[in-house]
Amino acid sequence: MDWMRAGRVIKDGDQVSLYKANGEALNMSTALGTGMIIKVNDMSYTIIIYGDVNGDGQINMMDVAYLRDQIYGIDTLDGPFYRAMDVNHDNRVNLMDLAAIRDAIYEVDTINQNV
Ligand SMILES: [Ca+2]
Ligand SMILES: [Ca+2]
Repeated sequence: MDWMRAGRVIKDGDQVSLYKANGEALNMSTALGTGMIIKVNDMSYTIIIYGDVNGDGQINMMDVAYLRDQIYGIDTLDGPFYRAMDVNHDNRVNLMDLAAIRDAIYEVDTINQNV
């Protein structure tokens, strides 16, 4: 498993396939979400979309709920889902990230995905 930066270009002739975190194959027209695995040739990458905490490919109030549960210790996530919660990229998950997701939802600010 490796990390791939946002903006990587898929070239003609690359073999590309998409999978759920559990290994189930997905159609390539599926919206990309946190935790999905994309295979390019012989390399596998885990997708992280900052702010998409539940991995459905959208950033909305569901993600706010997951992040709130993480902050208050009600329910916790790890791996790529935890990384997706660190919306302001300071290696901590806290109320600042909650504010940043809300700002993105209300289009006050955007989330930097190119980290
Ligand atoms: Ca989501
Ligand atoms: Ca943070």
